[in-house]
Amino acid sequence: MCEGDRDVLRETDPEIESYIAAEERRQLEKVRLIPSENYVSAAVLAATGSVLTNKYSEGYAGKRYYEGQQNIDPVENLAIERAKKLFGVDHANVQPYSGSPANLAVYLAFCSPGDTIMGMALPHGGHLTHGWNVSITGRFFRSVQYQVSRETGRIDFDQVRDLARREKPKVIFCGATAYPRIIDFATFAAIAHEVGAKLCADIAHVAGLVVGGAHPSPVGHADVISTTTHKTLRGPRGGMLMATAACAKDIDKAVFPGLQGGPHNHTTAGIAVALHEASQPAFKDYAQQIVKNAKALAAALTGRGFALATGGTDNHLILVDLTSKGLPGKVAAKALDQAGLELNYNTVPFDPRKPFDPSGIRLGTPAVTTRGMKEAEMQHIARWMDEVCAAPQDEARLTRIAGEVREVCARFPAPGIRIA
Ligand code: DSN
Repeated sequence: MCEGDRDVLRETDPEIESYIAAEERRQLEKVRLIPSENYVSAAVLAATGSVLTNKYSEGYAGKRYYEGQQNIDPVENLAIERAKKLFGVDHANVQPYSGSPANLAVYLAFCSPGDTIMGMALPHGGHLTHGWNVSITGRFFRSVQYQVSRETGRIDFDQVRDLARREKPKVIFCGATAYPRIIDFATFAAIAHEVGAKLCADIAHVAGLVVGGAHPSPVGHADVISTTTHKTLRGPRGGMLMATAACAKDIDKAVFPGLQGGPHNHTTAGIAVALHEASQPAFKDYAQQIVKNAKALAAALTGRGFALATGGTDNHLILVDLTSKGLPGKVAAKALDQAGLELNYNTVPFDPRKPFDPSGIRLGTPAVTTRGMKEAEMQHIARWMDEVCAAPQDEARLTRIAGEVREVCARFPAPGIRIA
């Protein structure tokens, strides 16, 4: 949003404008460590906040149910071509509203209600839409769930294979929201194809790492790839599906008219801009630095006595079990937020506590890396986290750390936020 637009908003709705302004300041002054969040560029913000939001475009380019698509068709085609080139896929659909609808479209493409599906259990790092019981995907389908190993914290492929052979799912989902290690797409594909299942790789968390060569690509292994566009990929909130040529038609039909109406064209434009940015050489450095930062932060936390799921990280994400610190995840997350360090409480595998009051916290390095923070800043973050977790009720300490966080953040501009 440009400054002029901001004045108009302030005049029309000062209440909403004041919350946006406050949110800008909050995002500027905090160390944002939620691994699924980021800062989009001013260019992505401009495309997302454009008049493209005014337009209806049900259908696909050249086959719409509304007139006036002279500018929308090229925008959507550009987004599609950029996605295909960047990820090296046969086919891309940029219309899913976000990750959950994208995943739902995959089930719609290949399953009927009651069919068996398979995914990673939510408390073990999977997503709600990978068949967890409270999700539509666990209620409308017969869902079987694999877990991580109790010993290693890593995906238990013997269990995945046994379960797939026994249950013969139509679709297997791999990919995770709280798993700090590389996903072995080739092994998942071998298992899926042995039992005649379609493999969907949900790369929402690691899409930017895949593009930047910091995580292996599922291309050549998965039949379908689903992703959100706003996490490591650093676009607007949205979703995409990519597929082999053989699956393309089914996927397109499932998204529209199967699941959705008109695409959000302003989001499509923002996605196209983000994909353009992700094709620049600097994006590779950013993706590699995310992992370097996560490894540095994981090592620093381990050095300070934090217990990390799987003992560390290979990607952008760290899952900490706070049991040994004698602190529930929620208490830690709230105190850390007060001290300027934003992350989320999270279950850890085999967690004896409840999801709304779990044993762990989940954090990651995409947003701080976007701001230009490097290994040195990860040392500060680990020290602050240690100090907060040692005395989460110490208001004076939390206030002092929040001041230190603000000082460090002031040295790292946040893209898209112009206030000083
Ligand atoms: N809720 C997202 C996350 O934070 O990982 C996944 O959809």
